Amino acid sequence: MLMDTATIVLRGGNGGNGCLSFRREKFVPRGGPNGGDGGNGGSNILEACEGRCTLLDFHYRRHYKAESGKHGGGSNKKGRDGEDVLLKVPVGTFVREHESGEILADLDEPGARLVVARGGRGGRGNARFATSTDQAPRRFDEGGGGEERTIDLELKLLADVGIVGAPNAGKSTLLSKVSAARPKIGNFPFTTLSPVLGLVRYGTGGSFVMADLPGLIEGAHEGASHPLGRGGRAGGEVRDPHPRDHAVRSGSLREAPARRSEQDGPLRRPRERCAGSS
Ligand SMILES: Nc1nc2c(ncn2[C@@H]2O[C@H](COP(=O)(O)OP(=O)(O)OP(=O)(O)O)[C@@H](O)[C@H]2O)c(=O)[nH]1
Ligand SMILES: [Mg+2]
Repeated sequence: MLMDTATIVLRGGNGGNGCLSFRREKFVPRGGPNGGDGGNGGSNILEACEGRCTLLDFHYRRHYKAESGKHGGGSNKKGRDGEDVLLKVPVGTFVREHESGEILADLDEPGARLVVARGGRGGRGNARFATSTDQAPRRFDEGGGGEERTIDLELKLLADVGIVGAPNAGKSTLLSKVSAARPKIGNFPFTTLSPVLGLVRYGTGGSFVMADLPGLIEGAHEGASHPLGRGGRAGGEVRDPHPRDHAVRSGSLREAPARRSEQDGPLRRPRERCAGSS
């Protein structure tokens, strides 16, 4: 499955209402207004985090809502602010407004943050409206509504390792052998038309993401195209290479040996060093 984009809906928490209250105490006549303010609603914050490498989580859960602020109370008690929602995204995630396509941020550094859907402001309690001419105001504010935004996340860096090679060279077969991914395999060129990701596990608990990329054609980097619609953007998936990246060259069609048939038995598992990412 390709995990490079995700669309999510974020809602900020509502602000809490201000309180309408008067101090009522024995021996304190006309105690005055003491309604506290409502708490602010929580916001949604995206944070780039090195520990993440896919947008998989956002395919399973698309709606997020931050906590609303609590209402203000008597005795000038302010309502508690709502908790923010912190969404950890992989470093290199591009954030766009869904409707307009406007770019909101490029979270390309670990720890980079973006506040997307802000929470509503807490309303003011009646104590705030007291003036010399109106010492017993009955006015208070209601909390503001939280923002709602639909955003697109795009992950520029798909994988730690990209399998780059000529069409029909066996790239998808390699990915299917070293990971649980099941890319389409066929004995003809351009079986794979868009990247497929797989999680490769090694050693005790180690893992990295490997991408099976569409076959390259001669001149693809200059915009050459293929009748099947590939080309032009061929190789466009490989960008912003990280120093740790590997490119496993699968050979060319001319050099490739006779195709293996299903009766030939399973392919040998690639050696460990082929899968290493250090
Ligand atoms: N002889 C031989 N055949 C192989 C090997 N690996 C894959 N094949 C066969 O080569 C054919 C193409 O394999 P794919 O994995 O679909 O190749 P690909 O590079 O992903 O091809 P495209 O996605 O079309 O670019 C299939 O029929 C595979 O069974 C290999 O190591 N040896
Ligand atoms: Mg393929």
